[in-house]
Amino acid sequence: MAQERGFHVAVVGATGAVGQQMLKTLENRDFPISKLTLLSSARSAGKTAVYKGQDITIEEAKPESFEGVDIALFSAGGSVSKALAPEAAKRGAIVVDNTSAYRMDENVPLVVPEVNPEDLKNHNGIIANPNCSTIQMVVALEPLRKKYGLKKVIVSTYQAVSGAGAAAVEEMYAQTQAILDGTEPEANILPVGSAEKHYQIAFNAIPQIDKFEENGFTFEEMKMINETKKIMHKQELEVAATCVRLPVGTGHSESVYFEIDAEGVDANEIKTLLADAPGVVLQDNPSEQIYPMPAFCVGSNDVFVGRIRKDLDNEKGFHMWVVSDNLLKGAAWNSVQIAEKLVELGLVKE
Ligand code: NAP
Ligand code: 3JM
Repeated sequence: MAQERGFHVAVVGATGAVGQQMLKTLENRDFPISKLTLLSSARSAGKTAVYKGQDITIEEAKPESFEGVDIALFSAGGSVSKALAPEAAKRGAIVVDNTSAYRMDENVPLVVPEVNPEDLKNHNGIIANPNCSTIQMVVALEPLRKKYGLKKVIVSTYQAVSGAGAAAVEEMYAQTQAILDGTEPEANILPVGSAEKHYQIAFNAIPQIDKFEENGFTFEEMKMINETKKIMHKQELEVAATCVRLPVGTGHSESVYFEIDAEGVDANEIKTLLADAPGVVLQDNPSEQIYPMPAFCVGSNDVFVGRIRKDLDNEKGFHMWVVSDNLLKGAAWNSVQIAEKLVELGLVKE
């Protein structure tokens, strides 16, 4: 596994749904790694994970685990990041954090490489990876903001179960089997593990992702709203979100309504712009039933856009359908892409 030259990389949450994709992505990208440290809770310590055909023993994450680490990729939940990301940064590592722990901290850049890579230069040891639903939306919206200006965004999401972790996916399979067997499905995880009530996700749609805030929006919805404004450096942007969990394994979909700051633009112009946009694949041909679907986007790093049409009442309004692999561009790939950008910009010591 180890190359002579490269970086000491640590993956925190290596056994998780995101962590496993981190390993695959580092391997697929042939990221320059001289040493790979895999960390989890005490529960998984001693197990092994495979990287480039080699078994690596997983260790329990502790402050000392980060001695000598250059880049630490965190995806083990907010409380783990709160406790250990500063410990890693203190020891000289650059942290790319996949949780919501630091995203809105003004000293922490919140980065999508297609949108605001230059923000990486202002890091203080921790860089935040946005929420999966935010990332795929801003990749599709940024080219439009740049060319026409953006006034308003209203998004409804159709989110996959893998966004809630490996155990949630297992529960969906078990519920599906129970229902097919004619028995009662058991629900213990969704919509929120720590909440009072749990609902089946199999053959269902749950309009709650994360806890509720006082204002009636959920935390997931507020993440999309606040993170979009921060990444685009546009506090005045009007954003509203409704986030819904569906019984899809992997691949988040979004119906996005947006209003640009220009008149006389038609849908074909928007399609041409997005066809050439970085990280975007246009799949938009209604006459041949061509549009993005999660089942066919799994495993790709791209953001797929289709169903682009002009609003019938608002001259500046448009609708589009945006799909991406929530574990890749939504998490693992965006993090590794940030790490690649840090290397390219000379921001990591070797
Ligand atoms: P998961 O499948 O449940 O995996 C959780 C991982 O965290 C496991 O590796 C687990 O290790 C580890 N872990 C749990 N408690 C720990 C502790 N006290 N110390 C060290 N490691 C610990 O969850 P997931 O879907 O991979 O998501 C993990 C986190 O990533 C989420 O909680 C979220 O904050 C973030 N996330 C971000 C996005 C995004 O949009 N950017 C998307 C999904 C998730 P064990 O095997 O030892 O339990
Ligand atoms: C996606 O336990 C936790 O703190 C994790 C909750 C979580 C988050 C989060 O808030 O970090 C689960 C799934 C996310 C996220 O990306 O925002």
